Amino acid sequence: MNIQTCAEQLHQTRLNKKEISSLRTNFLFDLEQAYQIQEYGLHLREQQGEKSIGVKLGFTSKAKMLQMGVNHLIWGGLTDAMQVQDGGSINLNDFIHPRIEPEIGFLTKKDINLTLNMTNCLDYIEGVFPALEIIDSRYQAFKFSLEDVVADNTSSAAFVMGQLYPTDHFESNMGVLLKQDGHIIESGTTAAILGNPLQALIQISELLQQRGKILPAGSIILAGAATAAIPLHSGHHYQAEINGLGSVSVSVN
Ligand code: 0L1
Ligand code: MG
Repeated sequence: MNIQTCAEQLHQTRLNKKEISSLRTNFLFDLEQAYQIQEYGLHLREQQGEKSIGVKLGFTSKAKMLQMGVNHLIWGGLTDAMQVQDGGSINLNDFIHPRIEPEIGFLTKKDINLTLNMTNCLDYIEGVFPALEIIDSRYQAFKFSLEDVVADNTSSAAFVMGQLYPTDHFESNMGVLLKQDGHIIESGTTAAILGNPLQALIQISELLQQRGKILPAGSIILAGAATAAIPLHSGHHYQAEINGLGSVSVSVN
């Protein structure tokens, strides 16, 4: 196996919805190669007409790191085909074993082509919004190494973007609830995201710089989850609420 065949296998797995075991038993790729597999996988999606619209960060909270047994920030790509309307619905059969997590997101207003810092990062941001991310590892039972999950576009499957608010609505520590059919199933705060979600902006800008990439103006950045992810079940309604930013929801058929 090589970079391209790994990407093709993950691509087919996503389309066929049949989970696989680690690809690293056949090709022991490292983290740099994992990002190359991810990039090739996104290229395959673009060849099928999807458009790149942003990035997502993963493993940005202690809860997520503990849940998945890692200690490393990762990122993946978002395409237009992954976006679900706020209040819309998804079909469980379109996924393998999806989980949902409440996130905070940012929309950029300028190209990000440098490493940001606490003083300037909000100058690059048009607005902030509550979000839901649906993750769906292509690996059996969500069992993977750091390299595996990066190759698998950091388990990204779908996301819902809530209403966009000006950046003066942003605070580093806002309460976050995840509800199923109106009942709270997880709670946390945005401070769980690297201590302050602005750190996510700074870190993604640094990681993009390291890979010589520019994030264009108008991109979505999902900064990470404030709680552990919860398995999705059909016939239920899921909602994330962020204090001061309102709510965002999706139903599962
Ligand atoms: O968005 C995330 O934090 C998920 C990163 C990938 C690991 C997972 O599948 O939970
Ligand atoms: Mg996430």
